[in-house]
Amino acid sequence: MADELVLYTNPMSRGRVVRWMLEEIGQPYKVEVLDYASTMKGRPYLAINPMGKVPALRHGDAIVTETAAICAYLADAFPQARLAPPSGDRLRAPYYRWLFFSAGPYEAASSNKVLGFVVPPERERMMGYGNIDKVLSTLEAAVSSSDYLVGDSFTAADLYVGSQIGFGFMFGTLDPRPAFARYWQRVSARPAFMRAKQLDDQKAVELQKAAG
Ligand SMILES: N[C@@H](CCC(=O)N[C@@H](CS)C(=O)NCC(=O)O)C(=O)O
Repeated sequence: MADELVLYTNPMSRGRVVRWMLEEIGQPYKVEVLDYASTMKGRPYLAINPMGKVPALRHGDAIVTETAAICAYLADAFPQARLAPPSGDRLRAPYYRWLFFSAGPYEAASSNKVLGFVVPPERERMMGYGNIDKVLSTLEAAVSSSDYLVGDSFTAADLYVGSQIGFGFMFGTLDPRPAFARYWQRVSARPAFMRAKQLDDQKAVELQKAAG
């Protein structure tokens, strides 16, 4: 179907972020659940995402991968959901800024921290994120300055940045600063988040049962 939305995911993955986005958008969508060891590495899915990773989204004949890109794509494809400032609006500045900051510097810095990698101070200039302390202080200031990252309403930037913070709390990998907790509490109170969480939690239980 020309406009069909299909989410390729696993309930225990970053696909949860896209599920939340789809619930915010409110359009019908299909879900294809992939198994980490088998279908995610099979030829049909590799034709969709050669990285063999989830999530991916198909919209008609368009494919988009990378969680932040999928969120940005959906916000633009369905402007009636008001999850992005209009194209050309000055609010696109903070919108892009925090989406890219979170997908790039924040994700790299936090993954490296989990792996115990510390950037030698003399190499910070060539590392896109500098060091983890700078990244966290920058993010802390951003989520403290007002209720939302972009103007005075919730956007896909909050959904994505909030999800990164939420994952950090879930896995115990994020410094639990009060500003992060307050922000996460605020954005995760959205009904679409609750619906998405319930759907993925339920799917995860079903998969566990099926695996015995
Ligand atoms: N940069 C990608 C990362 C996607 C990713 O790493 N997904 C994990 C699950 S959260 C995955 O599919 N891992 C399977 C594998 O690498 O084998 C994004 O933001 O969407």
